[in-house]
Amino acid sequence: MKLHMHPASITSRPVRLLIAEKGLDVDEEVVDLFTGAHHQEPYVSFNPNRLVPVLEDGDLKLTESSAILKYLADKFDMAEYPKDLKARAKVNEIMDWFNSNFYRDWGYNLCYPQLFPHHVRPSEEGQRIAVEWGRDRSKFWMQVLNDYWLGDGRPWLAGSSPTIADYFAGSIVALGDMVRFDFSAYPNVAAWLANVKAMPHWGEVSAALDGFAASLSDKDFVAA
Ligand SMILES: N[C@@H](CCC(=O)N[C@@H](CS)C(=O)NCC(=O)O)C(=O)O
Repeated sequence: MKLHMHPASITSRPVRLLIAEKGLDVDEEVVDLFTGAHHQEPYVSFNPNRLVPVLEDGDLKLTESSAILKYLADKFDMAEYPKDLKARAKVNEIMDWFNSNFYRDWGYNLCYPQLFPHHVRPSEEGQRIAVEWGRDRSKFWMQVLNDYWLGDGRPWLAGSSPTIADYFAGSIVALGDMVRFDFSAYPNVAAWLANVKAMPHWGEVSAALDGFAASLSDKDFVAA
């Protein structure tokens, strides 16, 4: 198996973390997002989305970090993706919630336009509106995460043990570190995120992202 990824990619991180935590035998191939390798052949033909990650397993080529996590968890029979129909439905629900509702406003409106030049909107006003929209909507979703999904003080999103939803969501929520988001107003989120970050391999798979965050220490950000 081979994972096409970039070490500073938010959506590569949960897959790399699961592989590392479980000690899976998966080769890694870096797609250099900083030199634009994903916009050049042979990658463009390989993944016309021009995004990472992509998992290759024999004749299977799989995009979408959420789908890759589910595939690996099933292939290696992991408790992190429960077999029980209702327990699995809750994990799927949480992952879909993050991938759509939360990530749209948090990633593509609040954080990415402040971090990556190709996400900056074409006018100052457009940029301001996008970031303010992202800020306001992210506050809403963060409160729902704090009060509803994690409202009973549970350590993990689906209950008492970690699931692939925690891997997936942990990486997305930790994107807030890049814009120095203050999690203190959301104590249940902060406590849960600390649990995710306490996974033994978190630091190692986050090294490139932490380095990128450190390089931005002089930059001002709008955070929620
Ligand atoms: N929905 C996709 C999103 C993948 C994605 O956005 N990947 C980013 C890295 S975090 C990427 O490849 N970006 C390249 C670019 O924006 O040019 C997934 O979850 O795998």
